[in-house]
Amino acid sequence: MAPLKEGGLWQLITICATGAFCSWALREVEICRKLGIGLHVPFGFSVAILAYVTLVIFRPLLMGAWGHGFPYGIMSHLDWVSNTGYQYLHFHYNPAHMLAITFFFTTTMALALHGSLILSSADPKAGEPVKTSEHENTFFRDVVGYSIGALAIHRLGFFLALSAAFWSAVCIVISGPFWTKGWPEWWGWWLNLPVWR
Ligand code: UQ2
Repeated sequence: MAPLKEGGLWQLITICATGAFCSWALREVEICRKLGIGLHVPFGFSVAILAYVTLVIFRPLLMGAWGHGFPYGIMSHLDWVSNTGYQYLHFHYNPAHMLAITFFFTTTMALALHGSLILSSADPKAGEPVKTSEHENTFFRDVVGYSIGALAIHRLGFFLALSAAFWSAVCIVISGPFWTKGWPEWWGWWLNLPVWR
């Protein structure tokens, strides 16, 4: 099968997808306005769009060829991630990649803490009464000496999830356009400090 990028189908998919995603974000703005709620949902979605557009438009533009765009195939996108990682010798040494991974992991931990806390109080075993938010606060004050609160846990989760997507976009857009060597070598930056250089 001929590669998608040769026939221009990849570019067509990219334009249609980007147009559809942005239109959907604007539709979410309309719905938020109608409901009189904040624009958190379209804002969050726009960070996902940013990560996608970084892979398929910003980075290939900065690299100078559409061939650098992220492929849409099942196996080909896996190959791209693997090859692009090895091109920089060891992608886990990319500081922005480290941040992104840490935010992804922290997001899953926060959602595990939150989901399990909600289920334990709102869905008790048969015959037990449903518990209140005071029980939720008391649980975490007993185990870790701190409760962030029912509103703030959602703000924290939102921040963690968006940070994961944001730093993912940063870690790939700096690889190539702004750093062409291996990422392990980046950690020698302190050797170039003026004090001992
Ligand atoms: C909490 C709280 C919730 C929660 C959770 C906590 C009543 C129903 C999970 C506990 C959260 C803490 C201690 C912060 C964890 C910090 C990080 C960085 C993961 O207190 O309020 O609401 O769901």
